[in-house]
Amino acid sequence: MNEIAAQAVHGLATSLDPYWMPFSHNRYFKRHPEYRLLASAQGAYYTTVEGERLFDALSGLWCVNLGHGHPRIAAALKRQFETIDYSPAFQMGYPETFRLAERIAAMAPTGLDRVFFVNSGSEAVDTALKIALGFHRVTGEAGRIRLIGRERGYHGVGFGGISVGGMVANRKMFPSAQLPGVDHLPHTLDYGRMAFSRGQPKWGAGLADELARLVALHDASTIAAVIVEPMQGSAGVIVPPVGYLERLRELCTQHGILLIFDEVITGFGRMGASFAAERFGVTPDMIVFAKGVNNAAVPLGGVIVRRDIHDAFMTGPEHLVEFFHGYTYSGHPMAVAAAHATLDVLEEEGMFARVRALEPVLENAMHSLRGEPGVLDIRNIGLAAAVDLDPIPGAPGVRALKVFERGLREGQCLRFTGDTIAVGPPFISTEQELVGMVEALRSAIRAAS
Ligand code: PXG
Ligand code: PLP
Repeated sequence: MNEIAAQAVHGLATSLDPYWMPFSHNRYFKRHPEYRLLASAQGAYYTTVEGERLFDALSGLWCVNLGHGHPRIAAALKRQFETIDYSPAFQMGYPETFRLAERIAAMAPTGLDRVFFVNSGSEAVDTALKIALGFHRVTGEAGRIRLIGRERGYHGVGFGGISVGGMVANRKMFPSAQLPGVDHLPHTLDYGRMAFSRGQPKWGAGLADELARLVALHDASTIAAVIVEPMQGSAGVIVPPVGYLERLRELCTQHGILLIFDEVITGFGRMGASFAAERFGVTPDMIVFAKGVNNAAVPLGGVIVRRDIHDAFMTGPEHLVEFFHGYTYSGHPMAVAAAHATLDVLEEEGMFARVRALEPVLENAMHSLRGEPGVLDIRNIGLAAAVDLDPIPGAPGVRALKVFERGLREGQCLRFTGDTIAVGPPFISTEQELVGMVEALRSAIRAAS
């Protein structure tokens, strides 16, 4: 049936059935593959198998920030494969991986200058949580076993990440497989007090005091770390209220709790700076990154760690492994080569300044959707924005799905989740492309109402 549907529409000889798609409505997709199968991509555009061009409104999944098929990255990957395709990650080294760690450390806030490489955001999150637990153990505070996440947080799909994550759909199937002792801060979205905020909401710093409440409940001596996305991306661009991250930082410092920023989406330019930590002027103890670090050309992620946290592990006989953790593909030469080329382009082409220049264009365009049918809230920061739509009674998610499908017809590859539409366009977008994207979104919202 699915095979026939795809063949009828696209002349594909391939069955869509065997591939179990991640985070997807598999049955619906396979019945409605129109405009959803991508044949090629260049710059800020995809071409579907039907030959339609789609603007890449979410930069892939918040990761292809410099656009697709970037010639500098293509050349670097070709050269890399011909030089050394793979180098063993354990007990052997490849100089370019060391050089990448040095470059990333130089971009990070002062004091964070040790870098552990992995292959995805999920792995990076689990790695950071392990470092936090291990750090307290090696410094004589093994009782600090609790991890604090946040409602609506997304920290990937590893067992650690779903434990500290705050999305019920990702958690409810696995209650027996979550880390013990985890608690959550409340999320910071409040329509009553902050709907249609531009950039950071003015209200909400006090929500960080919920951490003081958790400390009073559990005692600081049991808490290892707090992990938050400085801007909650997956939940639909939930922007930190003014003063909120500062207050979390104060409380963590006061109580000896490590503060981890999950910057998988916000890192490497999306906020118009190297990291959200820089943009918001708050320095965590660890930064989790992935996605944009190498324009998603090859999977890569990592954790940037405060030097003394790293140093605390460097004990015992020198010939022994200090931290029993790592992946076959940690610091993979191909991923590293793509990262060097990406960082070259970010620096040489002034991409952070470009994002800062485009931010008000996106902000103004997105907020012009206020008053369109069913629009409940609009949020934005950096080159990221989201619109919450009023769910159709009894059919949650259907309105956003209709907007998404109409968007495809309007030449836009939008992102929908629940009844939220999110955009995170490539840094190379032009002002006209951003305005065009929002006008197409407007038509789609009207058509879906
Ligand atoms: N942390 C954060 C903050 C993320 O946004 C992950 C961890 C997990 O990364 P991996 O590489 O394991 O997927 C993410 C990923 C969306 C969307 O539409 C967001 C993500 C992934 C896919 C879609 O918002 N975030
Ligand atoms: N499973 C088996 C049987 C393995 O041998 C390995 C790695 O050697 C893994 C899982 C972990 O794979 P990776 O290092 O790619 O995460």
